[in-house]
Amino acid sequence: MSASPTAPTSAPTVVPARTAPPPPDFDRLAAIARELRIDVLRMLEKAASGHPGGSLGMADIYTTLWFGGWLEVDPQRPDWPERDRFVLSNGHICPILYTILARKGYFPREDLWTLRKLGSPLQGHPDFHHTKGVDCCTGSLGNGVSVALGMALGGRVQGQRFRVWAGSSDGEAQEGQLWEMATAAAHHKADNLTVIVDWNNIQIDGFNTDVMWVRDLKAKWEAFGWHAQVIDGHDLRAIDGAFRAAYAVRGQPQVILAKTVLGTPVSFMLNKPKWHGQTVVVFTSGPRTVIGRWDAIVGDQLEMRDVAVHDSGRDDEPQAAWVARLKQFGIPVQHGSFALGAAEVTRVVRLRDA
Ligand SMILES: Cc1ncc(C[n+]2csc(CCOP(=O)(O)OP(=O)(O)O)c2C)c(N)n1
Repeated sequence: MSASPTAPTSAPTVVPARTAPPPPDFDRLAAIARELRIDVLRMLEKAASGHPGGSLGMADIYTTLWFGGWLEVDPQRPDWPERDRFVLSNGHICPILYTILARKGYFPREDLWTLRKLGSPLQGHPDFHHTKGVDCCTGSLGNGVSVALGMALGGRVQGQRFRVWAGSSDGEAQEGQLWEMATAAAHHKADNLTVIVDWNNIQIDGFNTDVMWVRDLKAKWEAFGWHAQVIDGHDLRAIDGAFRAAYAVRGQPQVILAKTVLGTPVSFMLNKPKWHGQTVVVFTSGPRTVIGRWDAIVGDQLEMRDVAVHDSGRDDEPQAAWVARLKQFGIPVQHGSFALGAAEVTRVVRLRDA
C-alpha cells in the first residue's frame, strides 16, 4: 500500500478576510432580478442574437452577488486596485452581466440596446478593454477561471484583501484547463477564490448528460480539494447562505454548484437546449401556437403576456420563408440569428393587476 499523499506545503492566507455583509432585503433582490431579466430579453431581442438561456438562469445568483453586498466595487473607480474581482468564465452569458453593470452605474443603460452592434462597448463576449466593470476577457471556456485564480494568488502576494469570484458552468467542466486550475487553487489554498457553477445540465448542443456527462460535480470538486456546496440557484436565501458559508472558509477555495433551470422564467425556454444561444423575435401576426408566457416591455410598462409563437426556426420551415415573413413585419434579420417568429399577443395582463 502506498502512503496517503501528504498535505500541500504552501503557506495559508495571512491577509485578513473581508467581513460578510448584513442579510439583504430579499424582496428587493427579487424585484431587481426580475428587472434584469426583462432587460436581458429586451437587449437580445434588439440584438437579434445572443444567449438568453444561461443569462436568465443565472439572474438570481448574480443579483444576489452584485446587489446583496457581496462584491466590494466602486463603479466610479472601475480600476480601484482593492476592488473585488468578478470573472465571467462562461462569457457567453454576458447579457446578464451587462444589465448588472448598467444598473450599477458603470455605463448608461441605453448602451444595453447596442449589444453586439459594430462599435458597441458591449460585445457578444466580455472584453475588459471596452467595457467598464469587466475584469477579464472571456469566452474561451477554461480560460477565465484560470485567470481568476491568477488574480486571487496575485492579490495575496501583494497583501491585498480583495476576493475573486468566477462564474463557470457544467459545459466548462468539460475543459481540462478548468481542472488544472482546480488542482493549483487547492494546492495553493486560494481561499480568496469562489467559483459559481451554473449546473443546468445544458450546453450548446444539448443536455450535458447526453453530450458528455460531467457526472457528480460536487464529488469531483471535493476530490480536487475544494469546499463544495450544491444549492437551488433560484432560491435567494439559499444563494445568500451559500455565499456566507463560502466566505467563512479558510485555507480552501470554494465552489458553489448552482442547480438552475435554463431560461427561467420564460415558459417556452425552460430547460430547452435550443435556448442556449437563440434569440426571440416577436412580431404581431402569423400562424400561431400558444406555447407560453413571458414578460414583455410595452412602452415603460412591464406586462405579463400570453404569447402565441410559431416556432419557425431552421428545423421546421425553410429559412427563406421566415426571413421573408420577418421582413414583412419590418424586423431586421441578421445573418446567423435563428428567429423564433410570429408571436401574437392573445392576452395582456398588467402586472399590478395580475
Ligand atoms: C474552449 C471553447 N470551446 C468551445 C466553445 C464553444 N462554446 C460556447 S458555449 C459552449 C457550451 C457551454 O456550456 P454551458 O456554459 O454549460 O452552456 P449554457 O448552460 O449557457 O447553455 C461551447 C462549447 C468555447 N466557447 N470555448
